[in-house]
Formats: sequence, C-alpha cells, structure tokens
Amino acid sequence: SHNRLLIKNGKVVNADGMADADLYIEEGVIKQLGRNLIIPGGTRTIDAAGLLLLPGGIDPHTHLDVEFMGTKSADDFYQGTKAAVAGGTTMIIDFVLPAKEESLIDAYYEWRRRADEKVCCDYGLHVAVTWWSSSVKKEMEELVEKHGVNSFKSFLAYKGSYQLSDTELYHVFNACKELGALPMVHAENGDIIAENTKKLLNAGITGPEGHEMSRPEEVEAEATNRACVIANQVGSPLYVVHVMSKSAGNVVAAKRDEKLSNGEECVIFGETLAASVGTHSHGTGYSCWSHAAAHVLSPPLRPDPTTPEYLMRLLANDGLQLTGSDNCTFTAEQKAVGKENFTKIPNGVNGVEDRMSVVWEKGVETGIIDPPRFVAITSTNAAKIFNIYPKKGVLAVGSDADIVLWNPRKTRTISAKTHHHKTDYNIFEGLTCHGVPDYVIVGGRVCVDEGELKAVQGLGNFVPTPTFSPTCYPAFKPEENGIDKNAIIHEEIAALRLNNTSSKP
Ligand code: DUC
Ligand code: ZN
Ligand code: ZN
Ligand code: ZN
Repeated sequence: SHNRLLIKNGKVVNADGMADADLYIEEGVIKQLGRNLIIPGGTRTIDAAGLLLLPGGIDPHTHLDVEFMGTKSADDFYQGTKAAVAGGTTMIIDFVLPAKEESLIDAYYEWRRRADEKVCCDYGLHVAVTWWSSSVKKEMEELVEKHGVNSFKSFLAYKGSYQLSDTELYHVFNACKELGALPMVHAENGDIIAENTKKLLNAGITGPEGHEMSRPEEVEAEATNRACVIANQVGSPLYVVHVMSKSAGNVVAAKRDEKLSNGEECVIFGETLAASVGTHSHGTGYSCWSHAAAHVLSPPLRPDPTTPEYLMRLLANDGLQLTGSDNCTFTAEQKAVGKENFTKIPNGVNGVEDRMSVVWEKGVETGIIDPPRFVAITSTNAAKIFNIYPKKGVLAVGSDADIVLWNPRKTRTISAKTHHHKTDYNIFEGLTCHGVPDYVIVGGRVCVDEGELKAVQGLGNFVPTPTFSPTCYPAFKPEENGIDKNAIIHEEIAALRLNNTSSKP
C-alpha cells in the first residue's frame, strides 16, 4: 500500500523502553519517528492520545490448515490470520508438517500454496522434521539456502507418527548447527505416554481426564531436559516450544544459566502459550465433556492451579522468552470423535486471536510484567530469534509498519460469539481482558480501524527467515547477526531506548 499515515500523540513502546512520539508511515514502512515531523499534505492522521503504539504481535507458533490426528484444523490461513489481525497480531510463523516419508520440500510448497493467496498478514514457516534420512538432511539444506526457512521442529512425542529417537534428534540438531538454523522441540516423552495410555484405557479411563493423566508434567520435564542435553552435546542452540508446566519451565530457566564445557553459555529459548497463562486444566471434575475436550492439547494444561502465574513469572524474569498460541482449532464436532477414547480427541486449542489480550491481562494488568517486557515476549524476541529483526518486532525508522494502537483502559470479554475463528467455542470464553487494539496496521494498511476489522485476504507476504552464521554457534546472538542497527535507526529512536533492560536474546 502506498498510503501515507501519521499517528500522533501516542506512546511508543519497544522492548527496551517507551517514549512519547509521533510516527509517520509511507509505503508500508515507518519513515519518521519523533516530534515535529514534516509530513506531506493529504496524509491521514490518527490521534493516538492515550494509546500505546506497540510493534505488531508475532505469533511464533500456529497450525493453520493442517491435517492432524485424522482430521483437518478448522482455521485455514484466511480465517486464522483474520483472527490474528483482529487481536493485534500482524505476523504468524506456521509449522509445515510433512507426513512420514514425505518430501520436506513438497510439504513446504504445499504450505506456500495453502497460505500465499489467503494470508491477511505476513507469515513465516518452520518445517517439522518428522522422519530422518540423508535425503531429509539435503532437503533441510535446500530449505535453508533457497526457501527462507531457518527453524526445524522435532517431536519427542506422538509415537508411531512424528516421534524421533534420541539418535535422530542428535542428527537433526547437528544438521541445524551446520546450516545455521535453529532446532525446535516438542518435548514430551512419547514412549512413556504410550505405556501410560494403555494402562489408563485398560483401567476404563476413557474421558478427557485421561489425556493429562497419561502425560503428567514430569514426562514433559524429562523430555525438555533430554532435548537440552542433546543440544548442548551437539553444540547447537535450542528452542523449546509450548512449555506447559512449572517443572519444564524450571528446566529451561536452569539450562539458560548453565555453562557448556567450553565455557560458552547454553543458548536455550523457551516459549509458553496464551492457553497456559490464560486458562486452566479441565482434567478431572469437569461437568461437560465437550468443554473439557475443547481444552485438550499436547502438552496438556496442568492440574496445578498455580501453573499459569508461575509461567508468567518465568516470562517476567527471562526464564522463558516468548508466548505463542499453538493455534490448532477443531470444532466441537471434530473433538467429539474422541467421545469414547481420549486418545482420539484431536489435540489443539485456539489462541491466535486472543494471545495479546490474554498475555496483557495476566501479565501487565496483574503487575507481573511491564509494557516493554510485554512487547518483548509477544513480538521482539520472536523477531530476534527468527532473524527478522529489526524489519519486525520494533517500532523504528526502516521497520515494517506493523503497528498496534493498544487501548489499555478498554476491556473486552472473550467469547465464541464474537471471535473470528471457525470454531464454535473458545477456551478463554468469559475472560474479560484489559487491552483492546483500537487500530491494527498491517504493512501500512489500517486493518482494524476504530475497532472495526477490515482484514484483507492476500495482503500478507511470506517472510523468509535468514539463517545465522554457523560460526556464531554456540554463542547464538541473534541481535549481532550482521544487522547494522544504526544504519536504519534514527537518533529519535535511539532516544527511545531509555532503560535498556534486555538481556538474552
Ligand atoms: N499439539 C497440539 O495440541 N496440537 C498441534 C500439535 C501439537 O503438538
Ligand atoms: Zn507441539
Ligand atoms: Zn472451563
Ligand atoms: Zn504446535
């Protein structure tokens, strides 16, 4: 879009500070930032008095239009990114999920085909490595070199479909290291889950409560620790997706403080979910089957009621670094396939729309985090870790005009009646959140305008995520990867960098 836009009187919030500033956008990019800007006539002006200007949310973890557990997720790339934009998220990173034995490149092209024409905001792709051979390694190389993929996810769970052995994991991490890519893991011990599941079903436990019982938090913590050990042995960094329990969160936080035998820091990143800080387990004592089944995802929500706040505190003290949604929605009808057997309930929840509001409510509104840390864990850290900073994840001159005008005083109550997902329930139903995006600007275009959603199908683009130089391993320092920040960031924005509280990343 060639539209010009001036946003006046707002408070700019970046991960490392806040300041009052006006912001001028042209051709989808932030061109000026500061006071007394000189603006061409005929420019639309939005008065942002009382509003916070945040870098658009980046959701590093979605599953749109995916075949999973014998069915297909309800939100496709149109529905899912429309919901994202409605909630203040202006970029998602989705997971290509190749079937066992399927070519990773073919699967990648299939994802591009599903997404390119439909996305209402920019998107990137991680690729899951669901099987292992020398041809997979070659394909990883091609994905990195030619297709803008810099992250590969492996599963330690889903035995019989996606689960890799420790040996295979070692090889995937090693390939990532050689390529300058980032390995990601779904950390749960799939072998133990399979045995526990048999026992539970034999004992007649078939309801959704059996899901969490089959995979209690120590099963997550063990796999998290094992993945960290393998990464350290290989000398690769590691990104742990969806940390859902106190024990697994503690593992990530502790590993980040460890030193490797060569004295380098461990480079471990941990992501938790809107679901895990915003709602609770429905394992036992539920009154409604479909309500409980709606909350089934893997790893599961935990019965320990202190978990959500604990994870938020880990986000506050940099034990964890990011929040995703793991948005993988199924209708009540799809969930009902598991009516007689919890192992058949398709795993997944909503979250791409509500992540920003839920994290604000549970983090900022409670006083656990401040607005800059909110920006770090909803946007900036993802941009840095996936190497698209400062194009994304910061409001600076030269950055993409992906901006949320956040109203911290307004509230909204989350409901399936008003959400933009294709599903008939919402796991945050009834939760009232402070923090409403009055305006959402996607690539310079106003896609939420005075609260009204005007998402545009196909507006978004695929954003290649470049690799990191393998020579920077294991001291993986995203912000030092050849980007000359001073070349694009004006004095004005330097002045915005007030209290530099950021550590890793
Ligand atoms: N977990 C889920 O709950 N859904 C999608 C994939 C996953 O790992
Ligand atoms: Zn997963
Ligand atoms: Zn409930
Ligand atoms: Zn996932």
